[in-house]
Amino acid sequence: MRLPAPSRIAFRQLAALSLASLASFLGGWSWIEGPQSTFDTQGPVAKSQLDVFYTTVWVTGIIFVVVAGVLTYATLKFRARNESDAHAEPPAQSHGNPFIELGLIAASVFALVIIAVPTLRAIWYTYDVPEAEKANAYEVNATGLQWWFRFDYPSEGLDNSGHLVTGNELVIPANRPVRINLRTADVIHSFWVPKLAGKVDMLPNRGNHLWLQADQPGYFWGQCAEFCGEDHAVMRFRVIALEAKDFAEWVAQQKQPARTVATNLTAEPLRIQPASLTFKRNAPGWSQEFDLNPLENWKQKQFPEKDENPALIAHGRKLFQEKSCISCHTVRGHEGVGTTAPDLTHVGARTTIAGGLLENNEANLRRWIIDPNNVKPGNKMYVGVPLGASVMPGYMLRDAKTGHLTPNIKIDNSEGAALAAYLLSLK
Ligand code: HEC
Ligand SMILES: [Cu+2]
Repeated sequence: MRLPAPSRIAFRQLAALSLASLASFLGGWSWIEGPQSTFDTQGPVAKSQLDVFYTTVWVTGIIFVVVAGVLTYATLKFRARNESDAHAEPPAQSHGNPFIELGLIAASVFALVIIAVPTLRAIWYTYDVPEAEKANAYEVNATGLQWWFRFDYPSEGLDNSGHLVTGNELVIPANRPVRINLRTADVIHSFWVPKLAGKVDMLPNRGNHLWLQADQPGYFWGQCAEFCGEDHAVMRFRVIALEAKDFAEWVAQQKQPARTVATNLTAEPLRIQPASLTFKRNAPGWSQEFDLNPLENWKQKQFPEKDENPALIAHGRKLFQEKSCISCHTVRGHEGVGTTAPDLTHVGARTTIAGGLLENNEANLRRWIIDPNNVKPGNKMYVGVPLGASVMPGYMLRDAKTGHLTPNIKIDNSEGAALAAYLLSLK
């Protein structure tokens, strides 16, 4: 049957349009370079997974070209050219031809074997650190919580008790296998650093793990990859890989209790009226300046800010207790015992806050501390953290019976500035 003229034109236009959009999609290539691109692999685990992807694409691509070629040939060659063709008997059928049938079975098995062998090898390889490297592997624990990540370092014991804990930024040694034990404190999350390794789920009541390795020092984006509630899309983290020496220095610094800035509380910090900020929902939390050289910017963050105001910082520290921030957060060596929220002992030395959502600077800290719900709607700092059957109140107090929320913690602009100055001083 021939298509009537108008729909043939529409068909051609449609074909031209899809070709043009495919070409512009492929031509841009930018999708291949983004911070979460799996094509720009930076370590052996991600590389072996990409290799499996390419093998599969090549094998299925060849099958596609052969099948589509034969189909196109048959469609053109045997098409009905006129009215009598359209009513003609079909040509002789070759159903049951043993050569063709066995040949196709053999070809399919061959194609599957080509895909299966490297796939199985990659599954084995990516499952755990290779035996020969086990002794050299570094071990960390990652825990998913709605909606942030806790990282702890079991081999980095602290002087008095416990071991090093941090949040949302996982610092690892470069060029060394890192084994990550995956846990969750609530629902299922999934740990994914696209440039370093494929995603692996963090499951309730079941230990899981993965390993990865960064070939070079670098700054990598990570993301929760399993829907876990309303802020899932903004449950991010960063991985910073450092040379052995830098890594050792970082660990030594992190083990220290919180930094204290010499203070006198008699100065009048609240005379400083910080410029007020207006917060637009979904306003970008990230700057291009930062993105140009994130690793260098991370390194800068390890040093005290240039314009520190000791009186303001001291005031912030006082507010940190008075406003009950300490019930959820810990600043080791200062105040706080909370473990239901990110450890803030060295928060000033991190490049992100709020689960990797905002770049860590004065304005963003203030924005977060004054109105966390505006930044990350429904987050647990705002609605409170569930603790067994009860809830640790946050900026809102939840009525146990009705679930109704009433305001609890209120931070005004100058209090926000003091708290931000304090937290930024925690290097
Ligand atoms: C009810 C417990 C709770 C209270 C009280 C609380 N927070 Fe939080 N805080 C959290 C949780 C949970 C997060 C992680 C939120 C997220 O990213 O989804 C958080 C995140 C933060 C972060 C970002 C840390 C990071 O690494 O991402 C800062 C800074 C912070 N809180 C400061 C404060 C300050 C200042 C106060 C007091 C005014 C306070 N918090 C009170 C629970 C609390
Ligand atoms: Cu999650």
